Amino acid sequence: MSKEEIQVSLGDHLFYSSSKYHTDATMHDWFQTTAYAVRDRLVERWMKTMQRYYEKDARRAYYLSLEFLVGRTLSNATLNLEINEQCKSALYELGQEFEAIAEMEADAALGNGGLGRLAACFLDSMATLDLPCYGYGIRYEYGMFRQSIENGMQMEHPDNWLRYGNPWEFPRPELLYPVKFYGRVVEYRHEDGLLRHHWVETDDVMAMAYDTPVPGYGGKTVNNMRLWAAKSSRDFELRYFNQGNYIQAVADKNESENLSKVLYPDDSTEMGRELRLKQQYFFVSASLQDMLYRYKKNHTGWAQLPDKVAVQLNDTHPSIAIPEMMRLLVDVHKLAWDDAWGMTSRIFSYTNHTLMPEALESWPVAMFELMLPRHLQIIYEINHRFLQQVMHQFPGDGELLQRLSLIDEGGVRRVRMSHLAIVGSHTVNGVAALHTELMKSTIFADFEYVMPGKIINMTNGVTPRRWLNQANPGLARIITERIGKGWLTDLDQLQRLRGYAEDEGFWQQFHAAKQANKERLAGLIGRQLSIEVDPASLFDIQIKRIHEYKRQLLNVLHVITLYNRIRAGTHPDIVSRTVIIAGKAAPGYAMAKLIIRLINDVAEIVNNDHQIGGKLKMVFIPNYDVSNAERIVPAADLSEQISTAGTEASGTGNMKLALNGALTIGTLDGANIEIREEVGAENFFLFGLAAEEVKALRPRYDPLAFYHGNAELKQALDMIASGYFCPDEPGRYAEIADALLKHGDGFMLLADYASYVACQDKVGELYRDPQEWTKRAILNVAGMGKFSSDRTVREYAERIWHVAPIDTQTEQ
Ligand code: DL6
Repeated sequence: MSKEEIQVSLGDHLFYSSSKYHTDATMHDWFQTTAYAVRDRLVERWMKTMQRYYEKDARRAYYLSLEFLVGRTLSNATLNLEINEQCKSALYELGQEFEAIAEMEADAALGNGGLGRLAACFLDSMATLDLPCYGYGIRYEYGMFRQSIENGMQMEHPDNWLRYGNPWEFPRPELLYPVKFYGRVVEYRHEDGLLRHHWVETDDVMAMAYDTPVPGYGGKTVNNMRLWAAKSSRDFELRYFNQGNYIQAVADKNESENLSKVLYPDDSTEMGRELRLKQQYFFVSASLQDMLYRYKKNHTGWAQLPDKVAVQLNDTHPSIAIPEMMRLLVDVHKLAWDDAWGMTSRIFSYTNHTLMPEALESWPVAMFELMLPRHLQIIYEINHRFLQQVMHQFPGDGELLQRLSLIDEGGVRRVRMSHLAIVGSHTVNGVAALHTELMKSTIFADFEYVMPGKIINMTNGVTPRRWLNQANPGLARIITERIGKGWLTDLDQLQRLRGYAEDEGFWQQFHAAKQANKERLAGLIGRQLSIEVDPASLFDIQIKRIHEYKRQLLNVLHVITLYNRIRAGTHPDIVSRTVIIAGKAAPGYAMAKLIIRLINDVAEIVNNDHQIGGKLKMVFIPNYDVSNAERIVPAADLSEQISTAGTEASGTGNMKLALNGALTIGTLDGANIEIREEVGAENFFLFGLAAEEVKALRPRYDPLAFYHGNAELKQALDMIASGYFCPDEPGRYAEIADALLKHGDGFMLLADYASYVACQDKVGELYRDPQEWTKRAILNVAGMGKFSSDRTVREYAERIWHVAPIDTQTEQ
């Protein structure tokens, strides 16, 4: 694809798609035009890919996810198609700058954080590996809220990402499936002699497909992400129209379309809301109907279904798919229960992303009974058969049965979605080695006991295309100059950088690339927040959702400690630091919001204290999203991965930061452990209690002993408690101090404080030696091969989905 061809395409689209002349085109018109020109390059390969899957009757894997945190697409697509340079010069000659145009694109923020971004990385890897895989989800009209900070506090604003339209999506108004809700179940004797069920008198919503092409690197395979939007059903409207009640018809239409209106902005507590369950069932039902329709197009009978279809459940959010598949096979397609169950349990697999009990989904039986009455019957039947089987295998253990049951009978009866997902899946996986081991020994220990071997590990990964090639072109270029561009699709090749860790020339280049990224971020901080930060200082970065278990407060305690040391003059040679924190708090999570406010209050005092002389700065960057991550990650010197051991399932920010040459300060938690193994213990700043030590200490954890035993800690906590950082309202943070001290902190922050501060001192010392620091940063990058999502997806494909790559473009 030459520059000239792109220019022709740009001209055509500006005129025919945007109906603008060069002279009156806005930046947004240029974005739209460029996106259309690039999209054209995708469409042919996309259609060919889909056609080839059909011709080959490929076994397909379907990734069902309530979240896809895609971010922007333009730069990613041009880089994956390898037409980035041509696009840049084509636009340049037309008087436009590619980077500025790319900034016009809204982030597709259809996810909360780690889980949704993982799904987006997987889509990139599936296409790059030529795997016949599809993403299925919801086309939320409003994605993750936009965060602003006012008077130090988080404010949430709606994310109207579709306001200017979305050039990457193809609406498919012809592709509609009805999704039923409510109603009642009627039993009848079918002609096959069996008792069967009709689900009748339902309220129906239509699911309409929107397709987005997902190009793999090299652009050979272009897969499909299909997102569903809710549309009111015609019947529903007509009922009112016939009664002459036009206004009510329109109001009801709006109500059913509300279903796909907004993403739930919480990733750490179970959201027992009716609309949430509706969203889950809505996208699951449409996706399964679509899969069965696709299967039926070139198969007669159902026998081959489990040979052709694999479905991955991204967390329990889509686990209603298991009873829905049973309903479709048994009630609609009239299979016998045993045949349908045999197929269903060969089709599904489930990924768990959290050990936190409050995040494990369960739904009140009463809500199910009303909204999905047939599914509740099916769940009861699955449960009955499952418990019978366990009873035979492990007779006489009533408590085991209670613990394993799909129904939680303690208090208000609830359906345990994780149990449903495990029982209906052939494989269950955790997302890092420690997480998987803890799943087996804690929350799912009973399942490990009755179904040993079902739970396996698939350590997460991130796509190197977006997180190195696109986000950090400076570093990507110098890597490619040394080892070629094979690393883009085979990240293990980064190992070859080990040979350059001592190479003065490479060292200089690596250091310069990092500095350039830091200067860029410093510029941004200056322009957006009017805070001057020194690009020569240590950029110490913690970017992730704000949550007590992630322990942003530990970071704040360290900042206050440094502040006190500088003011007291006890540590004259302290290294200059810029501590950067970014992340959103769930709107209903009061403590997380208070932590954001504390960060901003501390920053205000520290940044404006002349005694500090610029040695320490603290910055909260608002609205952490994929695009902000792409700016922040390449500029990090230090990556903060400081969760209480045993609480962070994996983390993927830890991978992105290390891949971009940050050294990690971290606990033995989630994938930190594996990162440390890969990059070498000597290139990783380890502190804190290990998971077993946390467990052992928990019953006798005495925060006051730590508080009284450490003068610096006491001083920092006293300052928080006494209102030092908020003289206008001294009691503002009493609750934080209380949580850490009086009530016993579940995340045992004070137990790790001393070790964290001591480790940070070592960080500071090493940073004073730029050559040694850079050498270790290079060794971090060199060790990151394992954490490519290509490796992760290949493992899923081989061990769970059993799907093979398809040659999608060679003429046959
Ligand atoms: O697996 C992706 C990601 C992990 O890296 C994080 O450690 C984990 O917290 C996150 N989990 C979620 C919410 N889980 N639920 N439910 O985002 O998954």
